Amino acid sequence: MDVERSQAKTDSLPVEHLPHPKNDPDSIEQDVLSKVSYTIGADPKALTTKQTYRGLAWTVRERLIDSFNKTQEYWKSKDPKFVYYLSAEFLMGRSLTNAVYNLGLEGEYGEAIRKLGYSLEDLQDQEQNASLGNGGLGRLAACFMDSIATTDLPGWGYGIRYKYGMFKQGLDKGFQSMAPDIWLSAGNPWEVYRPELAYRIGFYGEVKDGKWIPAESVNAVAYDNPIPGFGTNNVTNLRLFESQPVNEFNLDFFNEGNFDEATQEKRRAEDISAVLYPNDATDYGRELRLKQQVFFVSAAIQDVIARFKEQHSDFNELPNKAVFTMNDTHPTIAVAELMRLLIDQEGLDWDNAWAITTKTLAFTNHTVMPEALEKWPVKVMTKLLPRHMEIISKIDSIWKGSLADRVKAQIEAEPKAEAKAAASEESSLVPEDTEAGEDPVDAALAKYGIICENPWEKGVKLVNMAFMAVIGSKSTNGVAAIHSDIIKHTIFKDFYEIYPEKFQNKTNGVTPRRWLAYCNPGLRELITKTLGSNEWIKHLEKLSGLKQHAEDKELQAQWRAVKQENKQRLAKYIKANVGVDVPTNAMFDVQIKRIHEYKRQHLNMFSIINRYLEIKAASPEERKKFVPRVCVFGGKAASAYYMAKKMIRLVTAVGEVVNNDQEVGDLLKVVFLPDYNVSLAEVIIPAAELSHHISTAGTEGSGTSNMKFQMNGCLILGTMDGANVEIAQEIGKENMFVFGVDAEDVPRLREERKDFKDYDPRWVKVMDSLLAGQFGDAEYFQDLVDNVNDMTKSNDWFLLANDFADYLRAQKDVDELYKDQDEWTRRSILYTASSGFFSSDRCIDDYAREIWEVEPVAVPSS
Ligand code: T68
Repeated sequence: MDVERSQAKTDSLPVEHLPHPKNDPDSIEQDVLSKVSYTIGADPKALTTKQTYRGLAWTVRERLIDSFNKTQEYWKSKDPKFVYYLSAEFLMGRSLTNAVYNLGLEGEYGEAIRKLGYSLEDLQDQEQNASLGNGGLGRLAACFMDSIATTDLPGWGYGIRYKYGMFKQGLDKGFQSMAPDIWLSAGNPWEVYRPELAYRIGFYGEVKDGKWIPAESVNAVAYDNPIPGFGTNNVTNLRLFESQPVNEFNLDFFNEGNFDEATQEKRRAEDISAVLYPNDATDYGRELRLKQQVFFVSAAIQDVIARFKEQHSDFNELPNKAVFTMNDTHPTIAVAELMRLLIDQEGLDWDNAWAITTKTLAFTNHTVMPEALEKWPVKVMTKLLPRHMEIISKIDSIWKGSLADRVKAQIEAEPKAEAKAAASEESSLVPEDTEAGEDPVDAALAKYGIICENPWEKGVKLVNMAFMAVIGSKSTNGVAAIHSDIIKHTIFKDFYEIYPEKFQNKTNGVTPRRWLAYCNPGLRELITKTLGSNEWIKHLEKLSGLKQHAEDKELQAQWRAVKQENKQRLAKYIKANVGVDVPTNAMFDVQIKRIHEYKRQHLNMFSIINRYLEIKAASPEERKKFVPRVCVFGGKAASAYYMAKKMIRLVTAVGEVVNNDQEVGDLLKVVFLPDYNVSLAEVIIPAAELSHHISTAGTEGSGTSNMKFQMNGCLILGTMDGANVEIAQEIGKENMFVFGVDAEDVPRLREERKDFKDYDPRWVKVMDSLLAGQFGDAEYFQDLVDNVNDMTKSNDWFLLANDFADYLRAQKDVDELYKDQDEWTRRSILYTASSGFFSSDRCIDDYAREIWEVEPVAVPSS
């Protein structure tokens, strides 16, 4: 193509004076009608709700892009250091309400929409959720984007534009059913397609004379998602990549009649950005996951380097202009990819490239659960990414060399110490489980090498991605104080001893815009009225001003009225979606999160069964003393997670019995709401009065829904785990319902193997009721029961039996307190008032100052 001629001649055009969208209600209304006609192609005189939503969304998009362009241009002129948030997941939910409010146009839009005969609420329900994530980790990334924009940080997110997000969950006779999430079917007004921005990503092939020649390549093509900040002109960017074939269609194959082969390359390429977490039960699925990771990480780094090179020529400047933060292990191939690009493409030597890499990357760990600490077989890595594997091997051998030297030096410093004895030393680099007679150096290398042996498959070597991330980055942080402490002494022990300065804590936070101001308008207005200003939305610590009003009876009454309204909204939703009538004078008791044994939804269920059995055994007079409860569950079970699916069925099976038991009536209802997602959480959380965060101590990284519930004045029943510990500090432990063992006792209790005869009699009754078929198919629940009882099989790894009695004690405390509504409401106000620390604005500010070293650059008002 003739580049000269293809370039538009804009020099003489008044580009500076392009008409910006006008924001008065009349102009917005006109604009909606124009979009409906010319973008949607609909008849403005006969509009459906969906068409109105789409037209409206396009008008918001235009306003977003207007500020987006100004922000990016301004940043370019200032050339500040940027943070790049690399994440395989961004669980954004819906955009409409968030965008309208963050742009500060709720009044104008509200009026324009009213003129069209709708409310914002009607229209927002038309939007599909962007569910490009599993749970907490993906939602955290979304909250961070909101706070990065709000606090004016130059920062972009990078990820994958999955064609199908997290599966849609349904219930089929009480069992989880799954369907694809076709979220893009009605188009997506919240993104800007950039076909001109495509990066080549290679796979397979061989390395010849130090150069990698991939055998397969795809294009990573960009889609920008503008992210508006609140109370600022800044609109930042979430750039998601789609995988497209280099050659769309093979005409030769087609003409020979090989129709499948004609499009084979296209299909293989499109597989990469097709689904979030392809099932990794097959080799192809496993390889696809690794492909996804290198796909978006490579595209992101190439994109950043391309922009860097527009303004700089010395790569030693890169760490002053960019920091990539790796959200868990999924993007950690970045260590090898940045090295590869610096060495192979930019011609730097190893030491120089390593110095730059380790100053430019940062790593966040979200969990100690082994299944999330990814390890890729060396065989798979060598086949798919031969050049990366060479680089990883070299990083590994340098690391192992220095670890061996240090272990030897430590042993020499204590000549008498044998491996075992050395292991008992606090500061020993020798693993505690070193066998007597085993060489301590070998033991340390086997445990902390990046390349290590698969303990379950002799001779199979694995790459430990988390270890590579710690070594290859400038900092490693956990997501709550207790979690950051645990990782230093467990999974990353030797790394911590060698690089103590790399380890930090950054307690999570959530955005108060989506999770309080927008999802709970009643409470927003009440808080603003009580505090005399809405500054708290951007400075959440100002909520502490509510503390002095916590005992004000007038405020308490209004506070309860808001909760009641939210409960009614949820009750309506429950009736419409699962057909159960729930009493709104009952306590709304909620557990919503991914379904997992460590999160112990089954512990909650066992306590519900116990409550049911107690109600049944009580006389009509005694029954009056029970506090009525509506127990609400929501969450998805991973498609291959057998036990989690059983846990869902446990909820629905108990619900079927309890909800239809006349004797129980309104004293207890149990509902499982299918397809838990961001917008459902926005309905449930404001209505909740009690929420469960009951993971076995030491297993939950942080938890973030606990913070959302706290903000909305919902009391917490929880263990001393994750961020619960810090929430308890903020509100006062005596104001939270705390139970269960402490993290430090967990290993000992797992060893001790409690004897069945020591179990609480109420536990035994609950197990018996399940095995007697009181809640349907006894056989079906047999292994769920075995799993928490049978010592020979699982040892009740998550200590449900152990914590059960104390849990019931805490539940009793809950009931007692609920009878005193004034005291309950006082605490509820106190929870909200003490939630300032858990704003993601605070969290992002901590990251910016202590890890990223990025400073705010606010776009001035023009
Ligand atoms: C969560 N992790 C932690 N992982 O469990 C939670 N996806 O405690 C924490 O609050 C949150 O991260 C934010 O820090 C996840 O959500 C995943 O979803 C995951 C794990 C493995 C693979 C894919």
